[in-house]
Amino acid sequence: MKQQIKTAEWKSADDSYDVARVREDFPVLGETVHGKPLVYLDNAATAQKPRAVIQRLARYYETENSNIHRGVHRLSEIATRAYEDARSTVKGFLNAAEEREIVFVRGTTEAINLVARCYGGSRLRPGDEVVISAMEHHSNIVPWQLICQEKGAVLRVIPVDDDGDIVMDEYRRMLSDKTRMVALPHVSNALGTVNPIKEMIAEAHAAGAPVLVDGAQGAPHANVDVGDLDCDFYAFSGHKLYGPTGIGVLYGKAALLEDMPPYQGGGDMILSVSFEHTEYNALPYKFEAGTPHIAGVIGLGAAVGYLTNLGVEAVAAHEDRVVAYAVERLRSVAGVRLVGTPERRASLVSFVLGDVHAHDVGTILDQEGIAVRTGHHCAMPVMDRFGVPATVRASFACYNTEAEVDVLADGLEKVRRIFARV
Ligand code: 7TS
Repeated sequence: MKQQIKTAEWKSADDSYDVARVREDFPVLGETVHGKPLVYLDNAATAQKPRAVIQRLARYYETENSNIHRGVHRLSEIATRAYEDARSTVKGFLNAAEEREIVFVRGTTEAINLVARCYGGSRLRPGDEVVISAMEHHSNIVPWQLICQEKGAVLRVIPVDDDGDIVMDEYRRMLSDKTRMVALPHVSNALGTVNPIKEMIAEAHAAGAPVLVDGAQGAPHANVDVGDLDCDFYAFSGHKLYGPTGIGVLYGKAALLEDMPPYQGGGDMILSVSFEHTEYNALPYKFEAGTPHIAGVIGLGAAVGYLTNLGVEAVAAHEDRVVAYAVERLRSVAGVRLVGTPERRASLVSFVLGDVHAHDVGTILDQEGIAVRTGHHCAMPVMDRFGVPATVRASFACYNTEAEVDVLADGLEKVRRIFARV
């Protein structure tokens, strides 16, 4: 029996959501591609940016640009305040206990590398185990592989069933007093599975292991409450959440971050330096060496503000409706086989069309103005698990509509006509 997934944080039947108005906030949605209106369904790769974010970036560069935390002059004060305000916004967004638990990094990938290197690197001993799942993005595999190889630790992989759900009994069996870390995706970028992370975190804690949640596909689509989840680390990228590229967040419990050595050395992460000894700065600055992506952080703050104003739950409910419609509509296209039919799905659907290569499908859809992702989605092991080299993935955001799903379905019919064999 599969576990009942608690999805309360994903649910909200808000029919007042005005997607037409939301679309007006995103200038790029007015573009045409090959003479057709852009249908942007590659949001899991990166989301489009609302005017509020674009204008905030422009305002920063036009009127506030300065380095932070070091100048006594006016612009530096303004930039520092804007940077730290964004930290406070993110703290509220994640419901973290303290601002020092919010570390700005380049993105999810860097956040996971930081934890693997600084937490794993200082704690792992030969024979210790790190548990991940079979549905990971490469960003939540390779950093652990690297540190396990270095420390003689063992990487254990929880299997995924034919629907694309984690096999919970196997997970429970895998946890032991050797488990030093569990690292899991909130939402799979290749299958759309929403994992029962709250329950999985509680089980890991019962076994004495901390949990890192890869929230790259979670934070843009769910109400994330790190206090309620009780996760030890939560990582996400700004660019998938309507913010700039090159900026992301690592949330970590203060006690764990305090105990970890720094990730990189340089300016801003120190209190004092001599050739004999360096004293590190307090959290979160200990992990923010060098001039950070100031504009990125401020832009991310604006993106989080934008999403919060729309209402994370209202957006999630809207996306749930669109993705449910997509599943139903795609099933009606002859030759479509969904890859991943999880108990709880968020924001995306992966599929193959007969024996037409995913890249061919993507190329023909592009001619119709439709942007989808094709390939292995940086999740090669999960492609192997489902016996496919690649899938076509349509992924949705706050501005996508059922009408766009219809355009996608019509595009797929065109692919079928061109490749008459499917
Ligand atoms: N984890 C998951 C679950 C992801 O989906 C991604 C990016 C990452 C980590 C890495 O995020 P980054 O911002 O550091 O690159 N996923 C995708 C994708 O599905 N298509 O392009 C990027």
